[in-house]
Amino acid sequence: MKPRKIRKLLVANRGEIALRVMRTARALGIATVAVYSDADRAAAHVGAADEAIAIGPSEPAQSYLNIAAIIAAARAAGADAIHPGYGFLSERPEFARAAAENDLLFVGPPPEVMAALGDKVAARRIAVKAGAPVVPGVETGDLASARKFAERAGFPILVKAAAGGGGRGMRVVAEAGALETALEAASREAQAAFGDGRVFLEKYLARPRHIEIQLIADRHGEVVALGERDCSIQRRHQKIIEESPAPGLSSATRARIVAAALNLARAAGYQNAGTAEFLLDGEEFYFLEVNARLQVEHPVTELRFGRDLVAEQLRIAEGGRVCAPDEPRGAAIECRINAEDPEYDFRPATGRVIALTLPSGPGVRVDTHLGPGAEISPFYDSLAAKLVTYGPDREAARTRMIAAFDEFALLGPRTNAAFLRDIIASEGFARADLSTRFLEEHLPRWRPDEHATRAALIAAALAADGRIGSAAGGGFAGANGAKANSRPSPWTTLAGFEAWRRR
Ligand code: MV4
Repeated sequence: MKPRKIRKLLVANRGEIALRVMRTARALGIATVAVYSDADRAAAHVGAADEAIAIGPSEPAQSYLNIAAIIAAARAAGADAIHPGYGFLSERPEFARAAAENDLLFVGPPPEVMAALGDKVAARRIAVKAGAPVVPGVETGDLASARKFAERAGFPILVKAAAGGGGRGMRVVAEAGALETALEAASREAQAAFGDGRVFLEKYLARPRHIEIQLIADRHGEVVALGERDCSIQRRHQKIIEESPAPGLSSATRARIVAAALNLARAAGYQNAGTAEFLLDGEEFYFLEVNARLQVEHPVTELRFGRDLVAEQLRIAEGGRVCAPDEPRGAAIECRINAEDPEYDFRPATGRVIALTLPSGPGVRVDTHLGPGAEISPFYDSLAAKLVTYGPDREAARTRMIAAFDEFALLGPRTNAAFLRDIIASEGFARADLSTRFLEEHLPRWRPDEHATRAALIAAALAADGRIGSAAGGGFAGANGAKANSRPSPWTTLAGFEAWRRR
């Protein structure tokens, strides 16, 4: 694809990332085109764009995953480029290929690079060739090789899906007798989830940290790294808190990880924004995978480096050159506020947002697509808002985050805000005792406290009353409702509600 100026950009996504991309495009004087499904007819990203095109029914397969419909919309609008956001089609080589075949710039890596990195086994091979350390493992999943590997490496070992991600198709095997069943189960799950049942094996690291390097590469072979992020605090393989810098990471180890990421990106011919993920075990690190897209947690990097990664993605797509980073400053933390009900094992919560109070002030950034009256639908992921705080050091960012949660309030679908606040305020987080086992070690039996539950009942009652919108599974989702010594916000007392209603 010959580079050219982007005058009109179609954003093939929805929710907060669609708004995020449109904000930067508008600031660059680029016209924007939104695409939307039936469920998103009144969504914020539709109103924020210069043009909006319906692409199909609410089910993702018929709308945001519908390559033909999105390409047709881009052509009809006369767009020069497509930004895929994250999730949906952002890592589908056939989508990047369809864009190129229709003379549209794809804001991401070339399709062949995306394909090579999308297969975990192929990516491991690229990493090994580039000299990046990988966890001791074996690329096949047949029982004989597995037995031989386990004898050599010792238990526990981990079975992983080659086409996998997000922990699906992963099985930890603690002893030889469980090997055959684990291999079959992992392959079956991988086949069902990804249409590809291939698995591979690795030595299992019992308590690693998840460290990732932000990369940005242009179309002239230049690659730069914009520091690292620690994303170890995950719930069922979904990141919920990310931060930069990675606390306690020595400069020497940081330099080694960055060098491995840069070599990997160059060896793969990477272009545009991408992230190389690693496991960190003490001072040893091991390549995990490359995410060939802009990630949800990119704001913590933007705040420390003072850069707009979406703007850089667009300039790279136009043929622009990357520039070396200045020294990063300060510390940033992101919390993913999801519409999930903590009373019911964090199942997705849906319904209308009755009221929303968002924090702001020095060092506080909120990326969200929600506002009063917005509908959280069951068709898409549960991300409601990203709460990001920045400060001169980690403790400043952490205390700002706690204060921000005390300002945050969402009346309507329940969220995990109180859970996130308690993580950030926990002693384990304060002393950065981070690993992928954080939640089981520090908040093993977390439950929402009575404030949050009472407010949820009041919200549900008000919603049921019908005068303020429906909030199925309605609830109070601010964090201050969960504080033991909270100054009750207007949302946690009936008097507060009544006063609010009479306003
Ligand atoms: C691992 C691991 C321990 N040992 N590999 C890979 C996919 C990612 N979502 C989870 N992955 C892991 N791979 C070996 N050899 C532990 C995990 C893991 C994990 C990694 C990073 C962050 C959170 C995690 C939660 C559970 C497991």
